[in-house]
Amino acid sequence: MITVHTFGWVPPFAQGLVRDMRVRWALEEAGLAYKVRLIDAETQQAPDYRALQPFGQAPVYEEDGLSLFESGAIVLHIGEKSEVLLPRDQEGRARAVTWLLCALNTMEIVIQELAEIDLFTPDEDWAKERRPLAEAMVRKRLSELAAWLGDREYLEDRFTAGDLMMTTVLQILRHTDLVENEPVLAAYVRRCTARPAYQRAYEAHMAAFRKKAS
Ligand SMILES: N[C@@H](CCC(=O)N[C@@H](CS)C(=O)NCC(=O)O)C(=O)O
Repeated sequence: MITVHTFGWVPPFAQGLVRDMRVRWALEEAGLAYKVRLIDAETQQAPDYRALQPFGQAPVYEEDGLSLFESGAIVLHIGEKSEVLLPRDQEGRARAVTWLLCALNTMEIVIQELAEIDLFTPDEDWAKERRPLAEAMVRKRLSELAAWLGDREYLEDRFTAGDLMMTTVLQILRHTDLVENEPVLAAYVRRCTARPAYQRAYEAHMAAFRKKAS
Protein backbone atom coordinates (compact mmCIF):
# COMPACT_ATOMS: atom_id res chain seq x y z
CA MET A 1 0.00 0.00 0.00
CA ILE A 2 1.20 3.50 -0.80
CA THR A 3 1.44 5.96 2.11
CA VAL A 4 1.81 9.72 1.73
CA HIS A 5 3.11 11.62 4.76
CA THR A 6 2.04 15.23 5.01
CA PHE A 7 0.98 17.93 7.45
CA GLY A 8 -2.18 17.54 9.53
CA TRP A 9 -2.55 21.28 9.65
CA VAL A 10 -1.07 24.36 7.95
CA PRO A 11 -2.21 28.00 8.05
CA PRO A 12 -4.94 28.97 5.56
CA PHE A 13 -2.47 30.70 3.20
CA ALA A 14 -0.79 27.32 2.62
CA GLN A 15 -3.89 25.10 2.51
CA GLY A 16 -4.27 23.75 -1.01
CA LEU A 17 -0.62 24.47 -1.80
CA VAL A 18 1.25 21.94 0.35
CA ARG A 19 3.27 19.78 -1.99
CA ASP A 20 1.44 16.60 -1.07
CA MET A 21 -1.18 18.00 -3.50
CA ARG A 22 1.18 17.08 -6.36
CA VAL A 23 1.50 13.55 -5.09
CA ARG A 24 -2.19 13.07 -4.35
CA TRP A 25 -3.10 14.46 -7.79
CA ALA A 26 -0.62 12.15 -9.53
CA LEU A 27 -1.96 9.15 -7.60
CA GLU A 28 -5.52 10.07 -8.55
CA GLU A 29 -4.57 10.45 -12.23
CA ALA A 30 -2.88 7.06 -12.07
CA GLY A 31 -5.87 5.50 -10.29
CA LEU A 32 -3.72 4.27 -7.40
CA ALA A 33 -5.12 3.92 -3.88
CA TYR A 34 -3.13 5.43 -1.03
CA LYS A 35 -3.36 6.20 2.64
CA VAL A 36 -2.14 9.30 4.43
CA ARG A 37 -0.11 9.76 7.59
CA LEU A 38 -0.62 13.24 9.03
CA ILE A 39 2.43 14.65 10.78
CA ASP A 40 3.07 17.64 13.05
CA ALA A 41 6.03 19.89 13.88
CA GLU A 42 7.34 17.44 16.46
CA THR A 43 7.36 14.58 13.94
CA GLN A 44 9.27 16.79 11.48
CA GLN A 45 12.19 16.77 13.92
CA ALA A 46 11.98 13.08 14.86
CA PRO A 47 14.87 10.83 13.76
CA ASP A 48 12.53 8.27 12.17
CA TYR A 49 10.95 10.99 10.03
CA ARG A 50 14.36 12.47 9.15
CA ALA A 51 15.34 9.00 7.97
CA LEU A 52 12.56 9.34 5.38
CA GLN A 53 12.95 13.07 4.65
CA PRO A 54 16.37 14.46 5.61
CA PHE A 55 15.01 18.04 5.79
CA GLY A 56 11.91 17.20 7.81
CA GLN A 57 9.64 18.44 5.03
CA ALA A 58 6.46 17.10 3.43
CA PRO A 59 5.64 15.14 1.40
CA VAL A 60 7.13 11.71 1.87
CA TYR A 61 6.03 8.71 -0.21
CA GLU A 62 6.31 5.11 0.97
CA GLU A 63 5.54 1.97 -0.95
CA ASP A 64 6.57 -1.59 -0.10
CA GLY A 65 9.80 -0.62 1.63
CA LEU A 66 10.70 2.15 -0.84
CA SER A 67 10.63 5.67 0.55
CA LEU A 68 10.94 8.82 -1.56
CA PHE A 69 11.01 12.54 -0.93
CA GLU A 70 11.01 15.55 -3.35
CA SER A 71 7.62 15.99 -4.98
CA GLY A 72 9.17 15.97 -8.47
CA ALA A 73 10.85 12.62 -7.91
CA ILE A 74 7.67 11.20 -6.43
CA VAL A 75 5.50 12.36 -9.34
CA LEU A 76 8.00 10.88 -11.80
CA HIS A 77 7.96 7.59 -9.89
CA ILE A 78 4.16 7.50 -10.01
CA GLY A 79 4.40 8.42 -13.69
CA GLU A 80 6.27 5.17 -14.30
CA LYS A 81 3.06 3.41 -13.35
CA SER A 82 0.69 5.40 -15.52
CA GLU A 83 0.61 6.48 -19.14
CA VAL A 84 -1.75 9.28 -18.13
CA LEU A 85 1.24 11.01 -16.55
CA LEU A 86 4.16 9.86 -18.70
CA PRO A 87 3.66 8.88 -22.35
CA ARG A 88 5.17 5.52 -23.17
CA ASP A 89 6.90 6.73 -26.33
CA GLN A 90 10.43 7.89 -25.61
CA GLU A 91 10.09 11.38 -27.08
CA GLY A 92 6.74 12.12 -25.48
CA ARG A 93 8.09 10.94 -22.17
CA ALA A 94 11.26 13.05 -22.44
CA ARG A 95 9.17 16.14 -23.25
CA ALA A 96 6.93 15.50 -20.23
CA VAL A 97 9.98 15.20 -17.97
CA THR A 98 11.37 18.39 -19.52
CA TRP A 99 8.24 20.32 -18.58
CA LEU A 100 8.15 18.86 -15.09
CA LEU A 101 11.72 20.03 -14.52
CA CYS A 102 10.96 23.39 -16.13
CA ALA A 103 8.10 23.85 -13.65
CA LEU A 104 10.42 23.12 -10.72
CA ASN A 105 13.63 24.66 -11.91
CA THR A 106 12.71 27.58 -14.17
CA MET A 107 9.30 28.65 -12.85
CA GLU A 108 9.11 27.62 -9.19
CA ILE A 109 12.41 29.20 -8.23
CA VAL A 110 11.32 32.72 -9.18
CA ILE A 111 7.70 32.20 -8.10
CA GLN A 112 8.71 30.86 -4.69
CA GLU A 113 10.99 33.83 -4.09
CA LEU A 114 8.12 36.24 -4.66
CA ALA A 115 5.73 34.18 -2.54
CA GLU A 116 8.17 34.03 0.34
CA ILE A 117 8.64 37.80 0.27
CA ASP A 118 4.87 38.38 0.23
CA LEU A 119 3.86 35.74 2.74
CA PHE A 120 6.74 35.68 5.21
CA THR A 121 8.69 38.95 5.13
CA PRO A 122 6.57 41.67 3.45
CA ASP A 123 7.57 44.38 5.95
CA GLU A 124 11.33 43.89 5.92
CA ASP A 125 13.25 46.74 4.26
CA TRP A 126 15.29 44.30 2.18
CA ALA A 127 12.11 42.61 0.99
CA LYS A 128 10.54 45.92 -0.08
CA GLU A 129 13.70 46.68 -2.01
CA ARG A 130 13.88 43.25 -3.63
CA ARG A 131 10.17 42.77 -4.45
CA PRO A 132 9.89 44.84 -7.66
CA LEU A 133 12.71 42.89 -9.28
CA ALA A 134 11.32 39.56 -8.04
CA GLU A 135 7.87 40.41 -9.45
CA ALA A 136 9.35 41.58 -12.76
CA MET A 137 11.13 38.24 -13.13
CA VAL A 138 7.92 36.33 -12.43
CA ARG A 139 6.00 38.47 -14.96
CA LYS A 140 8.67 37.77 -17.57
CA ARG A 141 8.55 34.02 -16.99
CA LEU A 142 4.74 33.97 -17.02
CA SER A 143 4.55 35.86 -20.30
CA GLU A 144 7.13 33.53 -21.86
CA LEU A 145 5.17 30.49 -20.70
CA ALA A 146 1.93 32.01 -22.01
CA ALA A 147 3.62 32.61 -25.38
CA TRP A 148 4.57 28.92 -25.54
CA LEU A 149 1.09 27.77 -24.58
CA GLY A 150 -0.70 30.04 -27.07
CA ASP A 151 -3.70 28.05 -28.34
CA ARG A 152 -2.50 24.76 -26.89
CA GLU A 153 -4.62 23.04 -24.26
CA TYR A 154 -1.57 21.60 -22.54
CA LEU A 155 2.20 22.14 -22.68
CA GLU A 156 2.45 19.32 -25.22
CA ASP A 157 -0.25 17.69 -27.32
CA ARG A 158 -1.87 16.04 -24.28
CA PHE A 159 -1.94 16.29 -20.47
CA THR A 160 1.19 14.94 -18.74
CA ALA A 161 3.02 15.10 -15.41
CA GLY A 162 4.55 18.32 -16.77
CA ASP A 163 1.13 20.00 -16.71
CA LEU A 164 0.41 18.64 -13.26
CA MET A 165 3.62 20.14 -11.90
CA MET A 166 3.28 23.42 -13.81
CA THR A 167 -0.25 23.93 -12.52
CA THR A 168 0.74 23.44 -8.89
CA VAL A 169 3.64 25.85 -9.33
CA LEU A 170 1.45 28.55 -10.89
CA GLN A 171 -0.99 28.13 -8.00
CA ILE A 172 1.70 29.41 -5.62
CA LEU A 173 0.86 32.85 -7.06
CA ARG A 174 -2.80 32.67 -6.04
CA HIS A 175 -2.31 35.52 -3.54
CA THR A 176 -1.55 37.81 -6.52
CA ASP A 177 -3.30 38.64 -9.82
CA LEU A 178 -0.23 37.76 -11.87
CA VAL A 179 -1.65 34.56 -13.36
CA GLU A 180 -5.10 36.13 -13.92
CA ASN A 181 -3.33 38.89 -15.85
CA GLU A 182 -2.15 36.27 -18.33
CA PRO A 183 -5.51 34.96 -19.62
CA VAL A 184 -3.87 32.03 -21.43
CA LEU A 185 -2.33 30.84 -18.16
CA ALA A 186 -5.44 31.52 -16.11
CA ALA A 187 -7.47 29.37 -18.53
CA TYR A 188 -4.77 26.69 -18.47
CA VAL A 189 -4.82 26.46 -14.66
CA ARG A 190 -8.64 26.30 -14.70
CA ARG A 191 -8.51 23.56 -17.35
CA CYS A 192 -6.02 21.44 -15.41
CA THR A 193 -7.67 21.91 -12.03
CA ALA A 194 -11.07 20.99 -13.51
CA ARG A 195 -9.77 17.46 -14.03
CA PRO A 196 -11.66 15.01 -11.78
CA ALA A 197 -8.36 13.66 -10.44
CA TYR A 198 -7.33 17.14 -9.25
CA GLN A 199 -10.74 17.68 -7.65
CA ARG A 200 -10.53 14.41 -5.73
CA ALA A 201 -6.98 15.19 -4.57
CA TYR A 202 -7.97 18.69 -3.45
CA GLU A 203 -10.97 17.45 -1.49
CA ALA A 204 -8.87 14.86 0.32
CA HIS A 205 -6.09 17.39 1.00
CA MET A 206 -8.51 19.96 2.45
CA ALA A 207 -10.53 17.41 4.43
CA ALA A 208 -7.73 16.99 6.97
CA PHE A 209 -7.68 20.72 7.71
CA ARG A 210 -11.48 20.93 7.98
CA LYS A 211 -11.46 18.00 10.40
CA LYS A 212 -8.82 19.67 12.54
CA ALA A 213 -10.77 22.96 12.59
CA SER A 214 -14.09 21.38 13.65
N1 LIG B 1 11.55 20.49 -2.89
C1 LIG B 1 10.67 19.88 -1.92
C2 LIG B 1 10.08 21.00 -1.08
C3 LIG B 1 9.23 20.46 0.04
C4 LIG B 1 8.65 21.59 0.86
O1 LIG B 1 9.09 22.75 0.79
N2 LIG B 1 7.68 21.24 1.65
C5 LIG B 1 7.06 22.22 2.51
C6 LIG B 1 5.56 22.07 2.47
S1 LIG B 1 4.94 22.44 0.88
C7 LIG B 1 7.52 21.98 3.94
O2 LIG B 1 7.65 20.85 4.35
N3 LIG B 1 7.76 23.06 4.67
C8 LIG B 1 8.16 22.99 6.04
C9 LIG B 1 9.64 23.04 6.20
O3 LIG B 1 10.38 23.30 5.24
O4 LIG B 1 10.07 22.85 7.34
C10 LIG B 1 9.57 19.09 -2.64
O5 LIG B 1 9.18 19.49 -3.74
O6 LIG B 1 9.11 18.08 -2.09
